[in-house]
Amino acid sequence: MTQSKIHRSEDRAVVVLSNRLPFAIKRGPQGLEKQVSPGGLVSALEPVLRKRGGTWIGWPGISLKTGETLNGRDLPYSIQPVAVSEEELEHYYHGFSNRTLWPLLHSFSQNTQFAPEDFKAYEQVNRRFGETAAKLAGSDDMIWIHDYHLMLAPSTLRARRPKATIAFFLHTPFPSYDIFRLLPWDQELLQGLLDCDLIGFHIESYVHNFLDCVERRLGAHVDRQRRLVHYGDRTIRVDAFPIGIDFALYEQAATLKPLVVKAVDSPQEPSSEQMILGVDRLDYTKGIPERIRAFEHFLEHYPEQREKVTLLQVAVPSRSEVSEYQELKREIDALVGQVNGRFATASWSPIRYLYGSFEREELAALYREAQVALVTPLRDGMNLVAKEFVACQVEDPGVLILSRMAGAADTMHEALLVNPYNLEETAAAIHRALSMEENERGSRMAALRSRERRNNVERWVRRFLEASAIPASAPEVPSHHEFQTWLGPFLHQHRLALFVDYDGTLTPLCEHPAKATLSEDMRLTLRNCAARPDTDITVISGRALNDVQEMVGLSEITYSGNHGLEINGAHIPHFQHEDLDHYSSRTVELAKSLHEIIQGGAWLEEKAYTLTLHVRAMPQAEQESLLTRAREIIHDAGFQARDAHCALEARPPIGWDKGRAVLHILRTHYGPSWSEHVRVIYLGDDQTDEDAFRFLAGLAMTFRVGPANTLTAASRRLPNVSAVEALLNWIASRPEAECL
Ligand code: ADQ
Repeated sequence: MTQSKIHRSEDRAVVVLSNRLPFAIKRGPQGLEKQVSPGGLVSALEPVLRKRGGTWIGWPGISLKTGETLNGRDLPYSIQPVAVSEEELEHYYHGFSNRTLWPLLHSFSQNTQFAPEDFKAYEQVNRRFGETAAKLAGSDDMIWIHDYHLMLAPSTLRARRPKATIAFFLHTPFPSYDIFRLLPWDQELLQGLLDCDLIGFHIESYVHNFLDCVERRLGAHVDRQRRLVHYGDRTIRVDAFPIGIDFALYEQAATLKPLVVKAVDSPQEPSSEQMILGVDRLDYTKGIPERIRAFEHFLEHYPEQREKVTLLQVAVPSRSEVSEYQELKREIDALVGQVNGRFATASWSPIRYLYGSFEREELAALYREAQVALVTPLRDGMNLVAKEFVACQVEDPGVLILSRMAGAADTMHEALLVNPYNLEETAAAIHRALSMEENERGSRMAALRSRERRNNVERWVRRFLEASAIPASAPEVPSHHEFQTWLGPFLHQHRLALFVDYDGTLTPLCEHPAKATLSEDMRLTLRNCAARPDTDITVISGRALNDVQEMVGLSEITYSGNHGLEINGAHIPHFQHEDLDHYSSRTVELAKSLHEIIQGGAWLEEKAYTLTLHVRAMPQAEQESLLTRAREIIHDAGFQARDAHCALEARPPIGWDKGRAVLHILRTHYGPSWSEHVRVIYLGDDQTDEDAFRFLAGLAMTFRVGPANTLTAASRRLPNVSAVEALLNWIASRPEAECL
């Protein structure tokens, strides 16, 4: 590709983050030595950085001693090592990445281990990666995070660099909601990913699985048609980007003659024996034991093929510190011995097993010489080996046998597709492949090759970078139709008790509560809801009762002030918590103490029973020290301190909150069996609303309004006050419940 043809999005520098740098460092006699890291990610991405330049941030594979530095002068891109201690490595890498996420993402739930200390280390290392990238990346750079080791790094980056372009690509499958939700930290990881602008997966079904998860676990608003996730006040693009290989590189390597296959003592005389080839990282997802069993089945059921064919299985060592991988190695060694012991003759061994890493040229030679590639993972994000084999078919075309469980099977349908657990089917496919006529082999291989040549890794990068350059759109207000889908069946023929917070929910947050007046449109919408015979409304706020009543100014609804400590409504007797009088004089005392420390733009809102210290108008750098001091004073006075938007609440230590207030209203208004005939919707934007969300979980539809920078117990998210108004308009105009 010439410079002039490069798309604008490709002009931006790319900062790549992946667990590993593209090479592992070993300490040798000459000092630090680099060795290429095995695996699909490096095979795909390293050539791209070589061509484009950029920065690669990753773990170098060893702990560097003081004074030791990595020499990257021979590379056309820069490298930035991230230190990971021995202990972190055990928990973050061997633990959470490889014992938890890897099996879970491949739907091997029985192999998945959950350990809180592993997750803690994962959080810690991800934070470090995020911080390193935040320091290094220029303002126009595209930060491209790779793979499951770094699903939380986007959160640190977003917090440090709110305007940065952050993209993520997952190289593994993404499992169904039913599997992913087994993870105790599923919400944290989903939320971490949603701090990106773009999230890429290999194939459509992974995209759908992810969209299901963010909708069902985080309550995000998903636009499946346009592949957008509206989450809080941000919009995230999610799409499928099937990875390709550097086709020309492999094709060229296969074309080179003479062949040098150091690993195989290749006979000088051309052999009439046919070769079936398996090439994998030694990993239980790759289905190597199942493949050997299928080959055994083949030898058993097609005895005429014995001594005419050999399975050459090449396995590159991988994650050998993890016990499952050690066990797998033993199992394969034993199986190879068993099959060879059963079928070998004086001049023929059915299986040749090579355990080690090979140069690209060596692999290309093997791919070229093989009559059949047996690529049968039990599950695989994509699988590059299938593509590399195809690229190397430069002479007599071979046959690809491919597992339906590999992402590659989505597009490589001219391969013979098999279920790797079905030994009979795989054995029959081997037989068919070995006896396939040249015409059919040629036709199948030509189609496979032209697709892989076209959809090569350069195109993958280009498509991804183009998608990452699309400007982020503002979050969208859900449509009438979407509200109907979410709430129609839930409300069907029931009375609705609607609870709405005031500041940040019915009105945008402003620097002074007095300025947060209700818009006339919102007032009219509330009035229209309240006018319905099947709907009752409560506005529930942290403001004093009379204050919120005045701000809304509608007589036909119920009000609850001071976070539920006071209630006054059309349908229920006036309520004030019995312990409040006891605290009113102490609240005055506490206010005095807080006034003594207040400075520079901060001010105290006194609401008879609770206090709010507002710091929004203060310089940001000074806010935290004032808040820390205020928290101490509040605790010393025996009150509870609760964080709010740019504010701190002081509340008397009464076991009462918005959740309990909602229950009080529901029971008083509708009786103890309210949950049988009343449906509840609650809308709020604040930490104090979380009490109600938690309380109402399973009993109501709850909506958290505003930015999504913390997890919520609410069922769904809404971006802003306009979305609240749209929801209230839908409530006002929905079909009336007939039975009331
Ligand atoms: P991997 O699980 O590593 O990749 P795969 O796609 O098959 O799986 O790539 C393996 C790579 O390692 C290939 O490039 C292959 O040539 C190389 N390799 C295998 N055996 C080797 C050997 N003995 N010596 C040297 N090299 C060897 C992850 C996901 C995949 C996804 C890729 C890319 O698990 O599903 O296709 O990332 O996104």
